[in-house]
Amino acid sequence: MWRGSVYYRVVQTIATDLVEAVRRGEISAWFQPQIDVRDGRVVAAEALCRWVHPDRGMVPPSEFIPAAEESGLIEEIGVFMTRQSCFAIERWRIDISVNVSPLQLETAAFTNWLEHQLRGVSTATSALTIEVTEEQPLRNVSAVVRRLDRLLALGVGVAIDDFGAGQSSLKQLRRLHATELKIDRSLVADEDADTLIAQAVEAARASGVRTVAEGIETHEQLERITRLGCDRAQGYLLGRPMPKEAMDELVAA
Ligand code: G
Ligand code: MN
Repeated sequence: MWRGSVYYRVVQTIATDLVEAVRRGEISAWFQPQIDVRDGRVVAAEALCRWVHPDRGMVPPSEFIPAAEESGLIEEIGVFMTRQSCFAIERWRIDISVNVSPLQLETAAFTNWLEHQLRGVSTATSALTIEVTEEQPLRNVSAVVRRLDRLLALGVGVAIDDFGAGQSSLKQLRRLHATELKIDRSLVADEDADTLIAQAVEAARASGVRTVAEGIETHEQLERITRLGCDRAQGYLLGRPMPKEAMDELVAA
């Protein structure tokens, strides 16, 4: 990137703020519940990174995650979010999914760290799932697959995020040995996508892969994805992303 560009300066400013934010504890993990469509019970949650800035309020992840990726802080955030996810599993005894940047899979550092963390803690490694999105094609797929395989061997799940949007595909599902497919909210909102969703669910099911429909905002959508065979649902209808205290209440209810 050209260092004189306005974009570069903006990224640098956010990155500098972000270092402080991490230090001051302004970064936190929020959780969005997922239900089992068969009985409506909260069986899982997605951990989502939130930055509440003292002056600017909530800074959207779309603004700070790219800056974190460019500045290298994504490693620290990834570790923080994964730790919070492990605490959450212990706290609520539900499955937790955490978003991992493809950049964190391009080198061995993150997977080595996680593997080390999970060795010996026999408790519920199978409750943790790593969500992978492919905004840009992965550069070294075979290395990424090898790293994910080591986590899979420990019982950790791998989810393909945002299926139906961008690069995510059923090919990628097989390639990354995924255990979960997340159907993007753009497909959920598209009334003409029934066939595509049904095909994806069938392909997933054939390889023992769980399906989660995202962005469920209405009862009609919930009913439809249930009819199409999805296993779990996530979206504003079931609950917005919330701080852990709110999640405590939801899980206790
Ligand atoms: O790509 P990924 O699934 O990780 O994105 C999750 C994001 O989607 C979160 O930032 C969350 O706030 C947002 N989100 C979650 N549920 C809904 C929903 O029902 N509708 C819309 N529009 N956004 C949602
Ligand atoms: Mn996600």
